[in-house]
Amino acid sequence: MRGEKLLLPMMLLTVMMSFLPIQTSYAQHLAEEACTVQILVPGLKGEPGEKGQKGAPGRPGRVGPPGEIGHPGFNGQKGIMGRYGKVGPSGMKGVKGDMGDPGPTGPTGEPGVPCECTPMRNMIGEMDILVAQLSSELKFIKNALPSPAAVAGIKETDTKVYLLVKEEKRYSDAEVYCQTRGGHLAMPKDEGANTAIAGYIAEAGLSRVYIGIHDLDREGVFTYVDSSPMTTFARWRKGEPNNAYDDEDCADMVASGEWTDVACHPTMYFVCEFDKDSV
Ligand SMILES: [Ca+2]
Ligand SMILES: [Ca+2]
Repeated sequence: MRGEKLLLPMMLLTVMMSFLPIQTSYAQHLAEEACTVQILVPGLKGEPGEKGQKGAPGRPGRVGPPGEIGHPGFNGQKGIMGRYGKVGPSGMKGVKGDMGDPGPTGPTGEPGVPCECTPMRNMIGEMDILVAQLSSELKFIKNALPSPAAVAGIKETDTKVYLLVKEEKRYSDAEVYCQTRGGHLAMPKDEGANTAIAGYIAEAGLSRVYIGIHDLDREGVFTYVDSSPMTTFARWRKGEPNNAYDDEDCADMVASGEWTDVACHPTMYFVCEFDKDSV
């Protein structure tokens, strides 16, 4: 046993001398000392040393595996309104709306310029003619009706105006009366005119009136009071004209429309006639 204890330090010394030739003297010293100090044995375990200083931080560890999905959190409070964004592009044209209410009447416009309105002028010309005719007729009526109670009214056909005058006059005075107003005693020259005058007499409730027929110029040859001849039309009552008492040179019309020759000096009502064209 002792040899083994000696062998180990010898071997250690030999190794140290082979690696540290520069320390040969020191190794030689040790060898000499080993030879002199007898035996080297491990000492007793020393007391624990003082706690060393804290070492430097170690390197970061490796990234661990992903964690599990957490539970949903609560909704946060509503934030304040953000800024307005940029104006977007124009939209498509909309559908046409309903018609609005009429607006208020506008101000009076400027006077217009004279126009070349021939049709309008023609119309105005025609209206002027109508106004002139109406004025003439009004003048006629005022002249012909000096006393409204004296006439039974006015009757007219397409071409004539008849005026029944309820003033008893002799034949010649009656004709003057009619001429003063632009006419003559009535001169029925066709059935239509005769019927109109007869109806007029009947409506007035009269029995007979002077009309414009006579043979004062030549006995037995009756003419109209305007000297126009009687040609195709006549409505003498049967037995007339008879020139009774050789004194009947004028004519009257009874309500039936028939004519008789009568004396010219008695006074009676009469009928005037006027051409519409001259009224
Ligand atoms: Ca006669
Ligand atoms: Ca007679």
